[in-house]
Order: sequence, then C-alpha cells, then structure tokens
Amino acid sequence: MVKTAITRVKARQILDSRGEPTLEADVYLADGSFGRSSVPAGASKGKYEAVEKRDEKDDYHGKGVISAISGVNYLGSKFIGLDAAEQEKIDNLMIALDGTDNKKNIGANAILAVSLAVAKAYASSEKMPLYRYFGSLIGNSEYRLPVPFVNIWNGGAHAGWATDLQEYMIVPFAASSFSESLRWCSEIFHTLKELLEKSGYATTVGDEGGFAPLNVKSNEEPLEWILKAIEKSGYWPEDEVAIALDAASSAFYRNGKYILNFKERENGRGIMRSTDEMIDFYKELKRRFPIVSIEDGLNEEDWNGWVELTKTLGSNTEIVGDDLYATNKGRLERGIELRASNAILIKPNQIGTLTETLDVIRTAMKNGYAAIISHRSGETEDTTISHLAVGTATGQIKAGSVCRGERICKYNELLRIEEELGKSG
Ligand code: 2PG
Ligand code: MG
Repeated sequence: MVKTAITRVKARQILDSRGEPTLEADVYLADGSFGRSSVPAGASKGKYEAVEKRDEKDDYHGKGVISAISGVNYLGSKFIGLDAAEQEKIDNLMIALDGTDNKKNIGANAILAVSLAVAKAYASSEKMPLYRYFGSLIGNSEYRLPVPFVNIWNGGAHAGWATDLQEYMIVPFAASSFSESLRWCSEIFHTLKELLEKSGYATTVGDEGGFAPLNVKSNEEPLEWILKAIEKSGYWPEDEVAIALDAASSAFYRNGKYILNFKERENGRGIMRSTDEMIDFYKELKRRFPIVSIEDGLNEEDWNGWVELTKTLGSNTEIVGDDLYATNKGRLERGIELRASNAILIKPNQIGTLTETLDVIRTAMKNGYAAIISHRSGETEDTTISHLAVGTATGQIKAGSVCRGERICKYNELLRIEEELGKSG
C-alpha cells in the first residue's frame, strides 16, 4: 500500500457560525497523515447550486446533516486503499457514485467535505502547505496574497433586511501588502463603529460581522457612512480604498421586477424596478461613490440584463456573477459567450468538489475573467479558502468583516501564509 493510500474516512455533525448543523469530514492515510474539512452554508443561495443534503426531520428544525454523514460513510467504504494523490480520480468517482447533475443523492456537502479532506491529508503527508498543493493542481507556482473584500455593512438575508443590498465591502487595493490591507480595514471598521455609536445607531453585527443598524433609511446611506469612515481613518476613497457591493438581487426579485425597500413592501409599497432601472440605479451609485465591483446586481436568470449591465459599467467595474454562475462551468461558459459579466465568485460548496472548483477558476482566468474566492454566510473555522486564493493566485478573496472568529480565521491564515512567502507573495 502506498503511504498516501486512504485508510479511513469519518464524518461528524458540527455547528456553523449561525449555530446550524453542518458537516466535518476526516480522512486518514496509510502513513498516519490526516486531513479535516468542514463545509459552510449559504443563506442567500442560488437556484443553480449543487444540493446541500439536510435531514428534514424534527431535530435542528430539519437542518441536521445525519443523512449527509451516511453519504460520507458510503463514500468511505468505496475509498479504502485509493491513493489520495489522485484528487481528480477521487472527485470523479464521487460524482459518478452520486450519479446526478446536482449531487442530490449523496449531497454536495458530503462530497465537498471528503474532497477537501482528501486534499488536506495528501498535502499533509507530503509536508506541503495546502496553497502549494492547490497551486500544483491548477498548474501555478506563483503564489499571490489576495486583496480582501471586507464586508463591513450587512443587509438582506444576512441582517434582517436592514437594507435591500446584502453586502457593502471595502477594498483596500492600494495597500502594499496583505497585512497592511488588513490593518486599513480594521481601522476603517473601528472608525465606522465610532461614527455609528455617536449617531445613535446600533453597532451590533450581522451574519458576516458587518454593522447592520435596522433604522437605516436607504440603500445609499451605508455608502455615505463608509465613505466618511474611510476618509476619517486617513485613506483616500478613490485612490486607496474602494467599495464593492453584493446586491444579492435574486433575493428581492419577483415576477420580472426588483422590489426594493422590503421594510415598506410589508405595507404594500415596495419600489418596483425594472432591469433598466436597476442598471440606472447602479450607474448613479457609481457616480456618487467609488464603487469598483458589483456582485449579483441582477437576478440569476436575467441574462440579457447582465449583458446590458456589463456593457454599461463593465469597462471600469468588476461585474461579478455569484448566483448567476453558482461556480458551475456550464453556466460560466454561457456567461463568457454572452459577455454577461467580467468576473465570477468562487464558492467550492456551490459545485461540490475541489476538481470542479479548480476547473471553473481555470476557465475564468483563461478567458480574462476575474475570480474572487469566497466564503459563505454560515461559516466554520476552516481556512481552506485562504489557501485556495493564494494557490490559484486569483488575487481577490471575500471572507466577511474584520470581526467574528469564523471570518477572522481566514484573514489570520493569510497573515501566516504572507509571513511564510515573504516578499514573493
Ligand atoms: C454571497 C454569500 C457570501 P451566502 O451571497 O456572496 O457572502 O452569501 O453564503 O448567504 O450565499
Ligand atoms: Mg453573493
């Protein structure tokens, strides 16, 4: 038996950052090496994501993952003796054993946990940092620390619909290193906290650690506060720290219209916007604020709208497809053909295996698309995405606010990688 042969696969149910069950898998190899991976969960999930298997029994309000654990045990029974070095073969075997397009039989959560635990066990056996292993799998050896997209204001499904737009992020693009970029973001976050406190706004945080005062009056108001916080912290909004948005607009799209201002909608008075009006809305936001990136500005089915949005703003704005692509190669290829965006958000659990995730990143980069490696709103202390960002050198990561342990652990891991890589990173 080779030293990297799989000897045991085990899974357990743990809790994520929202206190909901999720899955963790352990993979052991013949030489005693071991890899562990846990799976995050979305709240504003795209329609085209691979299926996350949940029990739908009384326990945990139907959210338990015991059935997904059975899936891992089943996979484990087929894996004993397979060489963990053969990531692609193992991932393809899992896809075949599941036998569906969207992994609904075994569950993408079960499959991803095993896929990543296999990779981590192998890297550990080879005494190779995980980012290097990811680099070797995608054919890259120039590791790069990413620019963080730090979500300091939460709305939408992540914060009781305080705003319609889901995420307001700061992008410290002019910092000379990752650690410097993190310092800038932390300073701006705390300045923002002070400003909000003084104005009487609550400084409690949403699912991803950004502020989320419920009495905010419009979708534009957070941008005004963030701009003030950037300036008051001593940074230039246009030249040093920019702003990125994730509208997550599929969550407020109904019957061909975008319905803004959910608070009013409950009184039957939401503002209905057409696709063209939404594009004008972003154009106007861009005129007033230093916005460099807009994610899911339009609904996941609104392909024509995306093409128009990219035509209108794409020359100087990253137009990012998250729900639109769901880290799915077929959907990405359609987007590339239509020129429906110029960037893609990468979430491994949207597709379910490491091999497919790397394939989507490769396809994006080959076609001149930016690829932003991303967390989910329900996270664990797993830091795999930090390694994925460095190893694939996509240059961008979105891992939430500079607050809350499950977000910070990703940034702290990047600090460690930065230290290891020194100037070359
Ligand atoms: C998003 C993500 C992460 P969720 O929409 O980009 O920020 O949210 O995990 O809830 O889908
Ligand atoms: Mg999104």
